[in-house]
Amino acid sequence: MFKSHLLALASALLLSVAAAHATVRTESGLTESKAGASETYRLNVPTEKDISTTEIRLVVPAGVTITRFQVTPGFLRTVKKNEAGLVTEVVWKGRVAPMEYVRFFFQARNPAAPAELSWKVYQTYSDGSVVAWDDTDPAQGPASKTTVK
Ligand SMILES: [Cu+2]
Repeated sequence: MFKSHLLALASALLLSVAAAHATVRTESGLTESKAGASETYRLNVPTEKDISTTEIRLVVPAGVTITRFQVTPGFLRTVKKNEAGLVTEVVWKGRVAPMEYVRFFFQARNPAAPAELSWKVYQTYSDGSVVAWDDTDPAQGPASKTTVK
């Protein structure tokens, strides 16, 4: 009975799970931006297990220059820089409990030429497990993309 309703519910649940990935979007939620522009990006990370997320690592795509971070209370941020002084990786440590998500905002300068940015994110849980959002398994752990036009 009501098999189609159940199917619809099941696919809606699957969709909501699939949508709950670690993602990078512009501040207004877009997946595209302008070459050479200054943009505010937001990294959104939901906890998808029954245990807390404890660490989030972002690998900054080549050609993107992070200039400033918004303060995120409760999180300790460290960065890795290259010889040119540009931020290549960011690590945030803190706690994102089950049913919670966190958003990190940062300002960055886009590459001067059109590009497809791939944002690799590694999410560590309190049991030490790491979920890789880096396209190693595009179905399970897609890396967020931004099209720079
Ligand atoms: Cu997800």
